[in-house]
Amino acid sequence: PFLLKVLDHPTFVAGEATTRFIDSTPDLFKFPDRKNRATKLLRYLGETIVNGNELVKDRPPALRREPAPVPKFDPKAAIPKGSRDKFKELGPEKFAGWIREQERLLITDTTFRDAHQSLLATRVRTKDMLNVADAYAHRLSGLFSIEMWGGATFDVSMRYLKESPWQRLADLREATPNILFQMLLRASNAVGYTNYPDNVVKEFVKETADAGLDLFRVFDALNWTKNMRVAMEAVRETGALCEACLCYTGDLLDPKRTKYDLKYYVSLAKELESLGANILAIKDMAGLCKPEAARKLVKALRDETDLPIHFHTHDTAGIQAASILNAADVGLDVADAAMAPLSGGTAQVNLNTLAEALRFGPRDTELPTAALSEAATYWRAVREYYRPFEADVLPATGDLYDHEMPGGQYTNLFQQARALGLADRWQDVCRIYAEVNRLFGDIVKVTPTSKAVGDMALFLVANEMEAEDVLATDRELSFPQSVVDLIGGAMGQPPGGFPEAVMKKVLRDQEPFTDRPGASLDPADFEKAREEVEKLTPGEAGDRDVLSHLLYPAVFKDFAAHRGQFGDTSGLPTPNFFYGLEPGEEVAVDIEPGKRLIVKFLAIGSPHPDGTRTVFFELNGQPRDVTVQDRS
Ligand code: 3PY
Ligand code: ZN
Repeated sequence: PFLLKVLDHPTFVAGEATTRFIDSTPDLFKFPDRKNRATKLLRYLGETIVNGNELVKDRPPALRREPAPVPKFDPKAAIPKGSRDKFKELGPEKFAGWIREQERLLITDTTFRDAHQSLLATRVRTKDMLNVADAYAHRLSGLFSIEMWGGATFDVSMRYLKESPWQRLADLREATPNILFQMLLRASNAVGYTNYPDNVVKEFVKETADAGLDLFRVFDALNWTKNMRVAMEAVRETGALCEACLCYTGDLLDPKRTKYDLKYYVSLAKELESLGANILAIKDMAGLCKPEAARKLVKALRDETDLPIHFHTHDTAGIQAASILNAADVGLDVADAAMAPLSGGTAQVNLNTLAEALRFGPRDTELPTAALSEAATYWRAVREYYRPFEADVLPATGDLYDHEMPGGQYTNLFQQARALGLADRWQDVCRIYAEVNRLFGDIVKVTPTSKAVGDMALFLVANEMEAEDVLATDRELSFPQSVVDLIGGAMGQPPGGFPEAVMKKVLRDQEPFTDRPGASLDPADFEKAREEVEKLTPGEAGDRDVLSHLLYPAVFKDFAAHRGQFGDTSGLPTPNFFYGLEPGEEVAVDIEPGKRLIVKFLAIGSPHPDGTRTVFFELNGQPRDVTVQDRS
């Protein structure tokens, strides 16, 4: 195989091999080679055919097996210049000026991240993004950005989809070189649920920018700017765009609610500007920013700062297109929306119809209708693969403005409630969620603070308690760990701090953090982490895996084990990844650029006495089989 590897190597094939070729080409010695990878892939398919994929077990079946129709384009045509080319030409400050000069309302497409995080439990695979990524480059070069990374995707891609988030970023970058890529960064929580040491946050940002990310949307779950500083500085150091969030909560229009008023948001905006933000985001994660509030807020920010304003909202209430239109009226620069089939409900507003609503008016997005429609057709088909992960439809009522649950949490918490047998008490869960928020001092609720409030609400409902009972009872309660973390300051400090009585009850003798948790966490030891990763993936411990391990040690370990056993399964079409193959079905899998495997599934043999079964395939026309333990 070594000689074959040499003869196959692109440098050799290209006739450029010198006598130093073998010395200077260490990847010649990189095994497992292609044959091994094919075996692993067959092992994965055999395993899935015989035992099924745990991910989709006992869930409603997918509605589709055939490929989704990709928007047409001429692959030989030059890729049109887009926002990323402009950014590269101008750099962050001048690019911010360029945004301000645009008459059109600029649009971010959230389909690749927040929309499926909100509607499909974050389960959309890289393959389904990659299949449409070059069509976006050719046909939708007028988009401001594509939000395609961060938030929950980092965790979910490894934990459930068994694919590398870094590979997703790198591969999409290659396919879409002209449109800005944007991510959601949870400041000191990076892409996790807890504060990480500063050096992890910094290295993570650096590596992410290196991998091709352009715009970091940074938020703190309590709007605590002190906790945003490290991440924002790290972003600025890379030369990427730093977009800092005002997380929107409460109700600007309610004269009785004064904690989060215009003054609060304007002063937060100014602080973020002084910390180096290039763009301001209004992050309305629960879709609470009513049309009139959006007008007031954007107008006030427009009057008080020169930074571009980017509006992110969730359409849980069904009314948020009006908020975007009002905001556009008073100088909003960029709005988030999602392709029609993945829009609405707890996801973003419908991008296709938003663009049409604005057409021929002063804020016409200038995005081409046909290309948008074809992209929507693609995503409609893709959604059918993910039926197993469809969330319940939970139409919002007026109580949305009381509980203020973020879009990503709304359906998720309902599922948790159902798992605890509390589905019929959902209204109570919502009401108590609101009470818990008040008990905790009326805080911003978004990952991870929203999880703590949700855990507490479920805890109370399951124990037949009201929020007011928490302080009234003499009983010692064993609070969920997330609640202890929140009230103990491990997620940072809310404006005005947490109420004393609650701290006393929840923390008992535990000392709370009073400063940034990151300031007292020991820096991570990257060398030690590398050694650990080296043990998990011998010969392959790259910087990106080291970061994945530092952020999610247990998840990374399982993911590495999957990769060791089955290789990279991200190239499989989604139906085959979830369900394997049907007898006679054939699938083409690109295991690396230009290296395609054609796998045909023939049959499963009957069980051997030891409980194993032989699964018969054809691999590139040659018979192959694998033996799989039947666990049924
Ligand atoms: C996330 O942190 O993943 C969010 O989408 C918060 O809104
Ligand atoms: Zn969101």
